[in-house]
Amino acid sequence: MEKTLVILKPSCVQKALIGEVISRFEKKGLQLIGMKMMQLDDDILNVHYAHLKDEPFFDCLKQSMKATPVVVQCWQGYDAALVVRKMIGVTNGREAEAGTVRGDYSLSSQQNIVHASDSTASAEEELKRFFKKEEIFDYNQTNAPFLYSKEELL
Ligand code: IDP
Ligand code: MG
Repeated sequence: MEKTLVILKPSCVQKALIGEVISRFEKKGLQLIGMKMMQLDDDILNVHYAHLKDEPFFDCLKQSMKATPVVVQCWQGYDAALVVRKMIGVTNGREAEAGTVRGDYSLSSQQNIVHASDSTASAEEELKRFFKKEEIFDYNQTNAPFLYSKEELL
């Protein structure tokens, strides 16, 4: 099973959508194996958004991510990174499909409710950035035989 990182951004916290977004991932069948509230700072954001450091909106993005604490989560499931990215929709909330988190709850290319790792490789790297090893839990998902086929569970 694959793990992926989700961050519920200040736009999610302030719109009181924490429960709603968690509920979507739970209902899909993904397993929550780590979760905590964190105040982000420049040190972690400079690394996390290094790919955007030359963008004109970089400082504004960092400000938006520091505006309130965020909720960081580790979700586990078959192809978890791909599944979560599909569920959140494209970056700009105005362009994201209805039915996705951003499509339903965001009107912005920046205040877009959630961050999610964009691949298996980036999920591994990002989870190490936000979680200590002991903050990720390993427990049996008892309904797994009803979420996946026998082959998928091998
Ligand atoms: P992603 O969150 O869909 O993976 P990235 O391109 O990795 O998108 O950008 C990271 C974050 O930077 C976005 O979620 C959004 O908050 C912000 N961002 C991306 N593009 C823009 C933009 O054109 N204007 C303002 N903020 C942006
Ligand atoms: Mg990204």
